[in-house]
Amino acid sequence: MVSDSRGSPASLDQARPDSDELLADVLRGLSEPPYALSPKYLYDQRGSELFDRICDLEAYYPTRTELSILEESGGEIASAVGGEALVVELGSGSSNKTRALLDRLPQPAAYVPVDISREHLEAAAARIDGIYPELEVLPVAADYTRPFPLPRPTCPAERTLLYFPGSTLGNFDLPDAEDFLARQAEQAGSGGGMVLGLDLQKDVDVLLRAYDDPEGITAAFNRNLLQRLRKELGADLDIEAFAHRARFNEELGCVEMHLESLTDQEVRIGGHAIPFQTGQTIRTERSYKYTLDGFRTLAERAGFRVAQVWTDPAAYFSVQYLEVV
Ligand code: AVI
Repeated sequence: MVSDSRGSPASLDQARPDSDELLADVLRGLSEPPYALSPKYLYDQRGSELFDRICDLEAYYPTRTELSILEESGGEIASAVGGEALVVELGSGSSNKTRALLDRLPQPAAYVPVDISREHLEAAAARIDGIYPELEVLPVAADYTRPFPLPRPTCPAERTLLYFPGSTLGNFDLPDAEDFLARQAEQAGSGGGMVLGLDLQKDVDVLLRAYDDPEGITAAFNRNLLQRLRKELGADLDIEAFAHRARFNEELGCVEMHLESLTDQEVRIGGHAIPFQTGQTIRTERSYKYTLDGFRTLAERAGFRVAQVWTDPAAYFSVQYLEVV
């Protein structure tokens, strides 16, 4: 049963940044080099569709590896979590990893998908409702990086379980990741926890192939941001004059996506002229790759204890159960 999120004024349209906010952020990010924009702007309707296609690519190992861990170790993960949990999926997207958890959890109290994209959210909520007609589904359209109140399920929950698959935490810079986790530990509260999917460090060639796939889908995903600037902000820019680049930042231990200017040019946005020299880039995303020890330290600083970790045989990816301390 899909319900409105009772008692939750946040439920509806805290979601999409409006064009004033987008313009202000874009002008801030492009005010001086090195230019950088928030990765959240990659996900308009087209960007979300392209991201779904990335997840199916052979080169993009994270999705299938995480799913294989969830399939293989789902029973153990469910035992670690326990029954009657309010399952809150942060950034649920198309909820394609939800079943792997919900199929095994003993009597979840309700399922709360949280996503900034209302279109994705409604479709995903309806799909989950069709599969689990007995389960209360309480969709919340919100930017989960900001505080939002949790809806109250009809059946009281024993605990709050935050579900954050897909290594989305990897897209936060390290101080932001720690702050975010600390807020989530507070949100989950005493007895609560988080099932987290987290990508791990590995061979750089494997990483770069995943972020610059031979089919060019990741390139289209990255360059779609330029299309968005044209469409939503009336930016005067030539998309063909920028190329997708993936780089590994050794110092930070992350893959970075950039849009590289192929020529000396000026881009006009909101009455501002932004100069580019050939080779100059806009950084559009960082995707941090953790070590298990490095992450444990970060989680502990944020108020979580890493209770259990599952990985694939090659240790490309991890699923972790964190308990609120
Ligand atoms: C959503 N996020 C975890 C993806 C990642 O791997 O950092 C986004 C992505 N960017 C390029 N490919 C996928």
